[in-house]
Amino acid sequence: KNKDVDMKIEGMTCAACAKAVERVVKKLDGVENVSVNIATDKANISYNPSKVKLVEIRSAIEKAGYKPVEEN
Ligand code: 9UX
Repeated sequence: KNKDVDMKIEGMTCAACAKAVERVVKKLDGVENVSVNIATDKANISYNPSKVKLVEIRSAIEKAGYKPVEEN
C-alpha cells in the first residue's frame, strides 16, 4: 500500500529547480508519483514504503542540491 507525503523543501528558486526535484525523486524505484508546487515549496510524493524509504527520498533530494526540511 502506497504512502502519501507532503515534503517541504528549501532552495527551489525557479521552475527548473522544481522539475529537477521531480526528476530525481521519480527515478527512485518505489516512487509512484511526485508533484512539486514551487509556490508552496512542497513536494507531494506517493511511494511504496516496502520499496523505498523516506530517508532515501530525502537523500536523493539533498544530493541534487536542495534541502528537505519536514514532512506531513
Ligand atoms: Mo533555476 Mo534552480 O535557474 O537550482 S534551476 S534556480
